[in-house]
Amino acid sequence: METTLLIIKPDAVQRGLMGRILCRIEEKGLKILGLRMQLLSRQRAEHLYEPHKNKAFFERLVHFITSGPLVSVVVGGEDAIRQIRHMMGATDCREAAPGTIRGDYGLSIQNNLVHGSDSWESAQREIPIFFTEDEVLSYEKPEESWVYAGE
Ligand code: 3AN
Repeated sequence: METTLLIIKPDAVQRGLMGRILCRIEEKGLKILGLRMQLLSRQRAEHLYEPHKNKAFFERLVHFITSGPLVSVVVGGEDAIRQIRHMMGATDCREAAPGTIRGDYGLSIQNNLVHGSDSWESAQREIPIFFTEDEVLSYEKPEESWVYAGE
């Protein structure tokens, strides 16, 4: 099973979308293994967005992600990293397909509601910014045998 980090960004929290986004993850059959609501410190925000350090929008991005409470979620499942990326949609909400989180709820490129790890390496780097090892849980759900056909 793969794990990935999903962040419900401050704009989604303020707009009352966190429940709906968590609901989509559960309905898909993916499993929530860790969950936390917090105001992110500037230091952690800079760490999260380190790969974008040299981009023109870096400062605005750090300001935005620290501007209000966010929810960080560790999501587990087969192919979880790619599945969450599909569910998020394109970075620019205006280009994101209907049916995706960004396509259904957003109209901005910066205020794009969610962040999801884009690779296994990113997930390994990002999860520890939000969770200690023992905060990422491991448990069985009876429905799993109905979600996966064992292929
Ligand atoms: P994604 O979140 O789809 O992986 P990235 O990694 O290219 O997209 O960008 C990280 C974040 O930076 C985006 N979620 C978005 O909030 C912000 N961002 C990306 N491009 C721009 C831009 N041109 N102007 C402002 N913010 C941007």
